[in-house]
Amino acid sequence: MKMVLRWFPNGDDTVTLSQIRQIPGVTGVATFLSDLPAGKVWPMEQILAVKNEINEAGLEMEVIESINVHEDIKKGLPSRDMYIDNYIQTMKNLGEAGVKCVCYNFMPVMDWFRSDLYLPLPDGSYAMSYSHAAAQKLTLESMTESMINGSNNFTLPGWEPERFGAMAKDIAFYQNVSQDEYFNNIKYFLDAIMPYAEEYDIDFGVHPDDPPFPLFNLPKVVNCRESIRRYLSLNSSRRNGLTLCTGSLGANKDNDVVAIAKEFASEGRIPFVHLRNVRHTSDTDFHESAHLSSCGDLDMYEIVRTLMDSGFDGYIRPDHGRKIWDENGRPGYGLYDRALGATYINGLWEACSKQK
Ligand code: DNO
Repeated sequence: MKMVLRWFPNGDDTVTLSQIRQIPGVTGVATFLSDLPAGKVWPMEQILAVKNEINEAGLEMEVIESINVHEDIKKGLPSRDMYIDNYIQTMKNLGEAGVKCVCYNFMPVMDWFRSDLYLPLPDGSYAMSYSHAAAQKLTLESMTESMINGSNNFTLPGWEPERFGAMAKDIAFYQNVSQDEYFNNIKYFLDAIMPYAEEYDIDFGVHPDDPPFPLFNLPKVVNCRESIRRYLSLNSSRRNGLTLCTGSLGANKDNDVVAIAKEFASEGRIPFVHLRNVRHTSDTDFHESAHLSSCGDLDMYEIVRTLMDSGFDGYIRPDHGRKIWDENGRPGYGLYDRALGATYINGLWEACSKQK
């Protein structure tokens, strides 16, 4: 197992590489070329510039989160072939730069969503939270506005401003796309890229829908055991894997995250894990919590133990942290709570490996 932390390059992070280097047990970062819109080839020089910066700080750049998939690929438009060619060229460049794992998603239109980015918790910290009733009342405009206004002037991953213009049109487009058609588009993409994932030695981990509940009547992709199985069966390459995001899947009480970890890790289909905890406040609502099992509803010990027992040998990162100690950082991606999370997870890992 290798522990990484998500880091935003190009001066767009409050957390520095030298701070990350000082978190015990963290050996690398998960990063991406944040200034390139989906669909563009990532030029080798830019990849190497970021890699060198990371390496010079004593860290590795083996994980990319994310190479975003252009909406035309998701929609299955004729222009998808050009965007898929670009995607493959980016994979080739990343493979040559030593990247081993790519986290991406196939969610239509938007990435993750929270109805509140700073919910005050009783201990004085702030966490991101989700109310399904509140989310369902939002129009696209008010949703976008709440993510922008709540973000403390940071660009949130998946909510890059260049996406906003097309969102309304895209939502309308998907109203006529069935779940089966959407999965055909996923298969087309996977069948095109997986031979290159094999050739360039890169494991792909699709990120689950976050939250796992439907909004704007958009197709859902990966939000439970069955849909993970369906996604991974679309292409049988072992490179076609899952990013096990415990908080995303665990937001639905019906998902048994430990069972999911066991089933897919034992098949070698989990290259990357996002570990975080959630506290359910109803069947659909939750707030994020500190990483400890006792702070939320997920058994983090059991998840880590199961991953280890199932032969997991990939990358783990602590996921969204709370805002604590008055830190001014990107929601979910400050230093302090994620560093506490990394240390806790490393403690669980050490204890599990010594027990074995
Ligand atoms: C949110 C993240 C997601 C994730 C993408 C991967 O905080 O977990 O933005 O990086 O879905 O493509």
